[in-house]
Amino acid sequence: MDDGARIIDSHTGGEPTRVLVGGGPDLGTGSMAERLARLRDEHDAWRRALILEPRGSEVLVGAWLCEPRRPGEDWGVIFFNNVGYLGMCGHGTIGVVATLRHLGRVEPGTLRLATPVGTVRATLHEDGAVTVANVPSYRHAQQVAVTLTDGRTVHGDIAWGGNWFFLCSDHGQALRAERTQALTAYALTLRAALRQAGITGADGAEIDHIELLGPPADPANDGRNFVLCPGAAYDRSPCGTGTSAKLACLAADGELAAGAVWRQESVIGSVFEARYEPGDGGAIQPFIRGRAHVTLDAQVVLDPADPMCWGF
Ligand code: PYC
Repeated sequence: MDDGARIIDSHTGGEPTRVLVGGGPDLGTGSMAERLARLRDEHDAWRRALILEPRGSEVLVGAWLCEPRRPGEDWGVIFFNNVGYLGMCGHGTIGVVATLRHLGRVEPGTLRLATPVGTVRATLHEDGAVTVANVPSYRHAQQVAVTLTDGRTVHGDIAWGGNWFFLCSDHGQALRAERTQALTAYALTLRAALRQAGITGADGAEIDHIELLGPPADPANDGRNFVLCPGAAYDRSPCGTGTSAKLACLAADGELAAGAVWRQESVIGSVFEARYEPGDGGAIQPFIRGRAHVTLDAQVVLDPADPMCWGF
């Protein structure tokens, strides 16, 4: 049976987003946090069916498009991946807007998207680029030391950009596309060391994203990153929430003025253009500009005779 579920895939700087634009179980009319809880607790099989093999892969980020709840909101969206749910997703938001454009449901202009961690604004430009005004972002802790299993100690800032990040510069790794396996292994070790040491974000929140920072390959850009996502996949894009976390650290260190552009390069060389405005309570308001391209428009088939229908 196809169950009426339709997915549209896109990529943002190489990082894929799979948007469920119709079908799937009813998540109710509660807050985005309540809808996420319902998806997680009662319908998690849908996350697995849409993202895991054989229909998907660990690289995909899913986006569940919901009807808006409050006046002034255009859509709700819940992001998820191969291991669970994301607070926000910058590349995914750009993918959602490109998907809505593909469907003819948006015109150039600004949309308000409700997420479980707050409402974001996304502006679709005439040329198809999208600027995301992300959730307020901030640095939680500066240059925290963590000792790895080989005895080396590295340091990193802990920052919120819609997800929790550990941003590390003294890793000694070359951030090159042909080294993604080695970088993934290194970042997994670093994340395990944080867990082992009980190092968290605010209120004990797990730091599930590791961002390794380095110089850009292209001198037109300002920095390069490698971002380990909550499973073991790395972000092919410069990571919208990770770039927001980076902006928060640059602002806290006085290294980037409000309004100045920061060009963040990913490990594969794709770029987001970023800037911030001062926010409330020491937070910043990040703006991330990028572009997504639609790659697939398909109907989901859930075959009851298929033993792997719900993913593995
Ligand atoms: O762009 O924010 C992002 C993101 C998070 C995880 C993968 N991409």
